[in-house]
Amino acid sequence: MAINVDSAVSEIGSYTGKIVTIERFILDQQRSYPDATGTLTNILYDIALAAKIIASKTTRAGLADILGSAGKENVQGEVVQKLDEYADQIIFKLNDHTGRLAVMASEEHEGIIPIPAHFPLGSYVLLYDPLDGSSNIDVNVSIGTIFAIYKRKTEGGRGTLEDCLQKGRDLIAAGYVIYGSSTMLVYSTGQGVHGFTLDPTIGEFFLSHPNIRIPATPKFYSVNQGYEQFWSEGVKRYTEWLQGKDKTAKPLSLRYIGSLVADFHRNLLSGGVYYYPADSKDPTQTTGKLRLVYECAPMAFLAEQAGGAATTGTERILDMQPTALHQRVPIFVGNIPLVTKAKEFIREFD
Ligand code: P6P
Repeated sequence: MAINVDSAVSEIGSYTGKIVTIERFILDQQRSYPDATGTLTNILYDIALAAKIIASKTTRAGLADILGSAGKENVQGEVVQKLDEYADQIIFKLNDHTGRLAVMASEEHEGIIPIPAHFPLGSYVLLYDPLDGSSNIDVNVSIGTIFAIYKRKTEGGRGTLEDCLQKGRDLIAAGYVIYGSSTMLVYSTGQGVHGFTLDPTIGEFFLSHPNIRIPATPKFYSVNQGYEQFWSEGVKRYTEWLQGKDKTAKPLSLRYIGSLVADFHRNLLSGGVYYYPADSKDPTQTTGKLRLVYECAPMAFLAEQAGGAATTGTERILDMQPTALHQRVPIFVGNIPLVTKAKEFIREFD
């Protein structure tokens, strides 16, 4: 279905200065798809509800008994924080019975999450990282939920792993919630990127950032420089270029908080590049730390929708065919010129 972007953008532009709830905005966007059934709209509503519920806990994590680790380890070998489990369960419980999904998968679970046998099936697939950056919970650093929505590929029956391992370019929608100084939900259905800020006094998300575009002049580069010794020559030289060492470009400031959603959101609004490159610090894990399905593909979708780009250093993230749910890939995501430069340095020096 061809979308008249001009009319969609002009319609979005007409929102400026008005009080627009996320429900109204999503419904208005649905009108761009005459044959839409409202199912995707309702999935997005449920994600917004999950965000409100999780936000109510993250803003009080320091007070409730939910603080601290649950003592278990997830498939990544990371200590599971109680808030992780809570967020994971909230998203699952809000979506398992609706008849809108064929299958789910969560970064906190090793395999796919089937829709319970006594619930109806739908035609969408929901993949989510319930609380990314959760190691930051106890030190009050912003954390986030990341989600990705596809149409099922298989015909009928319960959704399968194949439905969850789709290329990012086939995403129907993707987004994140950032639990920070304010709670924001940022998403795209392929008609640009739009941000909504939660008013906790009334529990409503309001359109605060219509049609987000990455600023043409970048400000930041975001990487864990502590691992520099483990990077390839190309990544080391790329980082020096970002620092302006070769005098051909203005130096960028380093901003890295160790929470993907917080780092990505800042660069989305200010301009810059986030990268988690392949490194040799762990010989058993040499393709970087971030997961293709739960982190890199949704963030790449948003970046491209906001006028940016995302690569592994050699391949467009959205073109990658996932081979496993927890597959990790390197990622460079942000302003197109900065992402392009990363590919050039890696091509020349690696
Ligand atoms: P490091 C959090 O665990 C995460 O997946 C991302 O949110 C974050 O950007 C990255 O890992 C931080 O990893 O190795 O720099 O601590």
